[in-house]
Amino acid sequence: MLSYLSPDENFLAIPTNSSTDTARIAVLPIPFERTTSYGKGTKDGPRAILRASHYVEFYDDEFDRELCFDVGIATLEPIPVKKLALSDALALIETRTRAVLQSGLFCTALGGEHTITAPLVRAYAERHADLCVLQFDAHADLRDQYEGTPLSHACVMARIAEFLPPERITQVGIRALCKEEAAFIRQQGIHTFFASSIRRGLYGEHWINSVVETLGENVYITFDVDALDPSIMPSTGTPEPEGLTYSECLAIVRRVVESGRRIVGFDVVELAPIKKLHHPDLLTARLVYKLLNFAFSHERPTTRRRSARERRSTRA
Ligand SMILES: [Mn+2]
Repeated sequence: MLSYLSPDENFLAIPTNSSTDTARIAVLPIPFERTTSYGKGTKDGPRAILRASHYVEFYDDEFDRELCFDVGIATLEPIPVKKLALSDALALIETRTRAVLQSGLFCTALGGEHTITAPLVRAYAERHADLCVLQFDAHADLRDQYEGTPLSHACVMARIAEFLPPERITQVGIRALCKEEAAFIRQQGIHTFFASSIRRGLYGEHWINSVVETLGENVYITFDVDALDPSIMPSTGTPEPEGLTYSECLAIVRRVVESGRRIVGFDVVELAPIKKLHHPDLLTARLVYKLLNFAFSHERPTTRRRSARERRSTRA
């Protein structure tokens, strides 16, 4: 049984279609922080996103739609990871994600540090044999170990490359990595789009198409907010200059769905909220809702989902 938050606490503060009985989307808060290296505070990310989401409009002008009422969004209770040992926490994240997916919900996870993406992707990979991962990030996150642990947020994509063929990983916005990670990218055939190469025009004018063409049909998106330029996203542990704009990120995801690919799930991680600086929190909440709009853009707006009983009676 999945328990969910009430309208005064849930994503977007939606009063209706926000229970797991009717909604088709689950927002899964994961306030996990254990290995952050520089700035801290990612454990407060989910709460800040939920709070800021109360000021995001229900209506999306691009899709002329109120997705939250059309499709419904249930916000699940945060996964209680705080008191667990690192490996136990990751195991619990995987189990919970699997349960959400088994219940047929589209899942979007709110981090927390980037480490959570490995158990998330493991659960999705069980359901989609051809799963690809599109990673928005400033950092390659391909270190074998960092600060003494292979489970650091700086190693998350290396852990994923252990169970997912590396050529099914596409990274965009990368601008901070070590020599070993650069070698790993070359040797393993990971598709990496470096920020500086984008700016220098090395992928050409249509670089967004080139990013999307590396992907297969079923795409999981992991969005580390530090992919964005620090001028618009200062609230993250390791902000790096020369980042992507909000519009560029949306253009990439828009191209993913326009090309007929399917977003099967996503996470947004590494928001470390700064007190009294609320625009990055609002940006992140809005990003989550926009990604949901993209993920459901292949479906025409419909009225409320009918219950199984209603569906049976119309078919009879
Ligand atoms: Mn990262």
